[in-house]
Amino acid sequence: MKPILVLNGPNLNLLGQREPELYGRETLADVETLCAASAKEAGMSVTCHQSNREYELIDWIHAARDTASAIVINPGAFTHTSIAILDALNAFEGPVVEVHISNIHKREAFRHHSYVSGRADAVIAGAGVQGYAFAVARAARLVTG
Ligand code: DHK
Repeated sequence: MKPILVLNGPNLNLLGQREPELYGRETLADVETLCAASAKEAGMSVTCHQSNREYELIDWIHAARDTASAIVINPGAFTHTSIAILDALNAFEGPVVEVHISNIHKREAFRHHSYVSGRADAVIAGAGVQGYAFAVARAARLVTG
């Protein structure tokens, strides 16, 4: 079984240090460990990447066409701006789960719209970093049936 690709976008490398009242104290390494545990419980594995560069996220999504069975993505601020990431996800045939640590609907109006939600099979927002565990579990279920 191909792994679930877990992608984190811009500024998520600063998890644990940046606005902890919004994003919590857990680090990106903690999130990746959580994702691996959630995948293992479902008999699957994860490959995790983070980038502050839109093109790198797009290149990983393209590669996933051959190497991943599902994608879990927190595109960070690219959620609200990137038609290019939406197009890349539309070229991926497996399940896509979108995750946001904060509840984007409770925040500024410019965060309320997500381009990625137009493609996502499920959207999890406001569950803190636990949302990644839910997202991976859901992606695994969509893959294994
Ligand atoms: C993370 C970000 O960096 C923001 O730009 C998004 C998202 C929300 C989150 O909640 O994980 O607006």
